[in-house]
Amino acid sequence: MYKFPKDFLWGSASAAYQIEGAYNVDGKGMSNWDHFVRIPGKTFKGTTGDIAVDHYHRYKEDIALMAEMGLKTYRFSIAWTRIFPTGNGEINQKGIEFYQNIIDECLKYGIEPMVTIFHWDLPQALVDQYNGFESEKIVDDFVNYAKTLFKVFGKSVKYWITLNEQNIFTSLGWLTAQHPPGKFDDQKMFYQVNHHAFLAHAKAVLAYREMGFDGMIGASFAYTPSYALDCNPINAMSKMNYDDLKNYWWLDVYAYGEYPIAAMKYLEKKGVAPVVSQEDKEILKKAAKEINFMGVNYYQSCVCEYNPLDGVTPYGTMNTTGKKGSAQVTGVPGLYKNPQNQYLKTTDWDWTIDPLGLTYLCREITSRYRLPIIISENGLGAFDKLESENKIHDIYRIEYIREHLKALSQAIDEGCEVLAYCTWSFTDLLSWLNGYQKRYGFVYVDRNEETGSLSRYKKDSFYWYKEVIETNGEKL
Ligand code: BGP
Repeated sequence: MYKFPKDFLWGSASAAYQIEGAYNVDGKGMSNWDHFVRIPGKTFKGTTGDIAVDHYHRYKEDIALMAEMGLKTYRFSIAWTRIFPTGNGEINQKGIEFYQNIIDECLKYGIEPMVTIFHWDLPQALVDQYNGFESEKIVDDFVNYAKTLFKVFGKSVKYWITLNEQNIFTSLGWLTAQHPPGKFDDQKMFYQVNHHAFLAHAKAVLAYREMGFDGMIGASFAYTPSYALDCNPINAMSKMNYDDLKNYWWLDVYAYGEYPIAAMKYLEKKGVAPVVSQEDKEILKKAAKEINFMGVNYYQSCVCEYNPLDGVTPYGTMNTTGKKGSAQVTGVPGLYKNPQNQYLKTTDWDWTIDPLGLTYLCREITSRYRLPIIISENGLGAFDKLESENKIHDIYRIEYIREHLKALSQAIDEGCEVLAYCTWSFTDLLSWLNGYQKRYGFVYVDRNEETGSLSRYKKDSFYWYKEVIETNGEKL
């Protein structure tokens, strides 16, 4: 009944800081996250990724579980600080070895490695030297790092994601102060930082081609598609404003190499537009022609309603506690606000559950950009319970993923080219702002503080996804 392409990449995703642990082992340098989590009050109950789920030492066990499940692709990120402990300079061979082992282990089982070059853990040395992405100097260091990865792993890795969720790490870093560098409402810098990140992405893409590789390369964007509250034209306009500022600002640059016109005008009037040179424009345009897919991380959709000039501000409180109903409405005065969608249920962290939103965004990408799509993340964060005999009955997760896969198959049926679907995540891992209580995995990790066992247990969803893969999605 449900159809997926013959060579569809059924996958799962992770990120170095959230899974590896071993934060100071084998020559690894300190990252901005290693630093940030040590500032009191920054993370949920002071949780760190120092140990995380110790994937660094247990990767063989984890990848064997992936193979048992039949995973076709494993998306993971490389910790820049393992390769270049201080961001540039001499290569740390131990870091290369670790990722070579992961790649080899995947290939041994026929699992396609999909590598994210940057999933938020920036060498702290580059922050100390020039404030990381705030300086254009980041571009050369990022490209040097990316080229090193292409050179060493380029023959065995065919799928590359330059940046993970540029829109999120910059928003939480410079607007809401929840991620490093923990700055609040620095809009001018926010847009400049993004421009540097776009250039880093673009130059890495161009370098990949110049080095003669013909693999697949693109960026992953946290896409929150939007619906107008109703047919009141002022609400329809608020949706357009939202999309320009919150979605197309990134998607258009990746796909066309151009910023959305109305949003740029708006930012110029506010005096916070980025400085973009003619040369930059050419680089962005050239790189846009070279990307092979749009990577999408999809968790929720939103509603747009007109927001008066004296209306709600952008920085409401995010629910990081798992107590339903603690998130606040956010918006940009004069443009839009995002009230709750009364038709949709939410997770314990107030994220709307909207499978059809996945069909919607695939259709939108297909018609606006005509690009193949990789769903690089999608999943449900929940409080899981370890029952007797080490069972975890996560029917809610099965239900969530099943509905999203049905929606994805609808998008495919309607003509969208979807190459891969990666759940977030394979094993449980660290949630940046929610510690270890918010679980996403198919594999439960027992972080029992007393036993410290970190044992792995398969959840019900593990067996279910295994069957989905076996039947290529026919049996959802
Ligand atoms: C995405 C990130 C992931 C992961 C996921 C779940 O934004 O790319 O790294 O954390 O969201 O988010 P959370 O842990 O906040 O629930």
